[in-house]
Amino acid sequence: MADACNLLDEDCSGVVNDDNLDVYEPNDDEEQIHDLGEVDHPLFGGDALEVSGLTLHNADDVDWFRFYADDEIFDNVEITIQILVPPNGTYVVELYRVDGDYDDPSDYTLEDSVAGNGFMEMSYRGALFEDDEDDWAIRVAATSWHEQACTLNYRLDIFN
Ligand SMILES: [Ca+2]
Ligand SMILES: [Ca+2]
Ligand SMILES: [Ca+2]
Ligand SMILES: [Ca+2]
Repeated sequence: MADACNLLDEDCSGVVNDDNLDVYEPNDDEEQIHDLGEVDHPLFGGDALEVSGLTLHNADDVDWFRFYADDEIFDNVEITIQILVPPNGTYVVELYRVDGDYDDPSDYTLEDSVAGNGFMEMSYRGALFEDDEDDWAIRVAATSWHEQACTLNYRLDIFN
């Protein structure tokens, strides 16, 4: 039996809706964090990041991403993250600065967050005379999950 997008694990695999895992799964496990690499302005040899084909395939799916913003005195971080999620359900997206170790939750500082659906945007402007605002993490979860969320992908566009 196929595991349809709903609240049930119809094929009894132990994972609800695992036919709809996104390209960065498995990351229901909050320990897993997908590394997106570097995001930086083209003038400084970098590029924006476009991440698509993502899903929250069940109510417990939590997606974590990390990226490197290459903060310099002559190139301060100025991060904008555009999020396009399905038009139903309620999503929460959080931007964390990580100062130290990605494996240590006490090194994470919440800098911005949004909640809702459809198009949302977060931003963070770094301190001019600090050059260690390099490491970042994004958490995406649903506080009110909608059954269409398996098939309606979400995307992130990250600029610095
Ligand atoms: Ca199901
Ligand atoms: Ca299943
Ligand atoms: Ca996911
Ligand atoms: Ca800075």
